[in-house]
Amino acid sequence: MNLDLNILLTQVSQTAKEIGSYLKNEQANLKQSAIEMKGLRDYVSYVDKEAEKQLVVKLKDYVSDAGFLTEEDTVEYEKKEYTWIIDPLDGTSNYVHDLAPYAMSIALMHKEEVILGVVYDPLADEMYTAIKNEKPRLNNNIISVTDKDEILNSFIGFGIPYDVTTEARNILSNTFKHFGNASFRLKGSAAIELCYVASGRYDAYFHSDLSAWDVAAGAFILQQAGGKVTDFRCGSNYIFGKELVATNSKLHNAIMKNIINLR
Ligand code: 2AM
Ligand code: CA
Repeated sequence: MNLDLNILLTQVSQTAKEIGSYLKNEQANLKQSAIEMKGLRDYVSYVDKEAEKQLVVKLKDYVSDAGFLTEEDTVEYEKKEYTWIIDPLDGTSNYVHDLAPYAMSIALMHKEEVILGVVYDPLADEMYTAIKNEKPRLNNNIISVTDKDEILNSFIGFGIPYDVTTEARNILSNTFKHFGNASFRLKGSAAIELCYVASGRYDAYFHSDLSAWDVAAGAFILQQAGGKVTDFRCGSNYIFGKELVATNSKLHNAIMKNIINLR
């Protein structure tokens, strides 16, 4: 099957906008009684599930016989040549607390390679898009990473695992020990924060304990923008490996030297 990625990107962006409006409208009306706990500190509501169902219906139309890997499991995973990796609502904790940001994250994989990524932030109306072999865009304007090359005064985002194990606790306390001269932000949406590195808002981002749907689209958009993404061992298992370090590329080695000492 030969896909026209430009046409597909237009279709997927349009769908992200439509379902993004649904997310935005429902946030305004969300009742506390509609919020469920998936685990410690891990929220979900009917909105995540409904948005995912709507998204799957549309994406099935755009690429016939693709598989799906989704956060809310509304469709069963089957291995196929093409796979959509989607999170209908990344940043659910923000969402249920009536905060920003949150996003829809959509990636398309061909065999082992991501070829399309869309991350849409409905509150800011910011659409990050990328397809293979082309520069990524934010609302149609080309984006690229910063050229910061030292940790001193760099602007770094990170996230705290819901399950704060001893290892996670070490990562947290050692982060401040080893990156003491950087500025930190913790915004609560891995998909969006990867795009912040891609668009030059952050110099770097790292997080342990993530899933493929949190990172597949954002990591691809960042790579297309000239950034670098690895796992915590500087390897390439950052989509399924549950942890990732994402930088503007120039900072990667300096960050990795410290990441290795975080555990
Ligand atoms: P979510 O909002 O869909 O749960 C916040 O730390 C960011 O990391 C969010 O993008 C959140 O996705 C994601 N995340 C995924 N798994 C996580 C985990 N086990 N602990 C903390 N954050 C997680
Ligand atoms: Ca998520």
